[in-house]
Amino acid sequence: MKLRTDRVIERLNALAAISDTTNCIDRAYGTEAHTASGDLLMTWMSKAGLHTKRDTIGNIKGVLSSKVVDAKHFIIGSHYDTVFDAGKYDGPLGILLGLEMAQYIINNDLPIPFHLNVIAFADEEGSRFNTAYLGSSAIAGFFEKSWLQRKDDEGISLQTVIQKNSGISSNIDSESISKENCLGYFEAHIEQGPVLCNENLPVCLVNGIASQTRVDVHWTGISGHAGTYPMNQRNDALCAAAEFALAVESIGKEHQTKLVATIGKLNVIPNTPNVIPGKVEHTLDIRSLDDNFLMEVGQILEQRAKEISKERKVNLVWNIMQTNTSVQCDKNLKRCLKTGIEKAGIRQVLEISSGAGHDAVMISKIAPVSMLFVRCKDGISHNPLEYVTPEDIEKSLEVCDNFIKELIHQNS
Ligand code: HGY
Ligand code: MN
Ligand code: MN
Repeated sequence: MKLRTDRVIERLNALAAISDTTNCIDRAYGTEAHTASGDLLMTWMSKAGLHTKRDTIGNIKGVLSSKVVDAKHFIIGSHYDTVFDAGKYDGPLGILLGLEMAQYIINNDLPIPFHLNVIAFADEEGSRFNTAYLGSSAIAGFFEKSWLQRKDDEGISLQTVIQKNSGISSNIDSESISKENCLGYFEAHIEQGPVLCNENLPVCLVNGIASQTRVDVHWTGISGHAGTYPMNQRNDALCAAAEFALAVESIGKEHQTKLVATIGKLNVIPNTPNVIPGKVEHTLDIRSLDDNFLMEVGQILEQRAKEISKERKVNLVWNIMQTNTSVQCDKNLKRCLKTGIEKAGIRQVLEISSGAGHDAVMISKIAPVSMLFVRCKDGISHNPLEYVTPEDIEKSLEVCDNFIKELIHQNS
């Protein structure tokens, strides 16, 4: 177990060293570093003995086939893209634990009643095109053609990025896995929150994943001379966005037991010290485990934005980029995972919900899903201080091995 844990840690470090930005981890979808990290994952998957390929959108798939020819597929995976200035565990940990599970089956020559697919999803964060789950959407057959025209901050379209990486976007749909052919999904992922630290547990079950809406909000006022234009005649786009940001914060605080609301990215145009901002473009990310409530919050905030637009005579564009409803994890797979946790001698099997989105959201459209949360220091994530102890990695590995044995037993 120690050797395998060391291998996971070594590989986490090797992936963390591949970045588009020096001194921090930065692997947005379709960039050079993103491609290079995908190459490394392909090498490890084929070395493990998996039939490996990169699909059109850039998912890296390693398949261990069952002797039962018409067996269904069981997917284990997570993502290899990162946010900017990321930690090294968010995504890669789940892929590498999945690879270790496949290796465990091969090394022990365990007959499997399903085709095991270890998948490194190409884009979960949606950092470049503000559309999460590009990779797992393609696997689930829910990739939307309109996404191909989405542009990044440099005005490069998703279509161009796919073509540059020699993918022909029209092939995307043909590479999905159908619902009838999919037995289930498992993802190990850092908790990215403080519960496991507070409860002093290495891992826990995930019972569900919050619903999430992402909006692109554009404010267009009139840029002008900062020195000459009277304050009461300005159509200042930044002040409109700022008033809206405070409205977002206050609704989040008002309902903080069941809502989170964030403006994570904001561009000021022309972003010049002595020019009144003519344009501001920012994102809005709202989440709740209560789908109807989230819908309501989206409407309230859009209404508030329209009022601000009118009061300040600043034009508003409200562009919903993506909405994903909440997801419940599968009872039977949770039972398998609970057995895996108990057999690893963990004193309590806790079950919590996930405020963070995961590829399981997309794969839940074609299969029952399950997730294992792994403790990360102080619950910190999306931050280079993200950290998982070798002991917790080793314990997670033990749980994963128990889980896959239980799953094989259940389906044989
Ligand atoms: O934003 C999220 O919840 C995830 O990190 N993509
Ligand atoms: Mn993640
Ligand atoms: Mn993340």
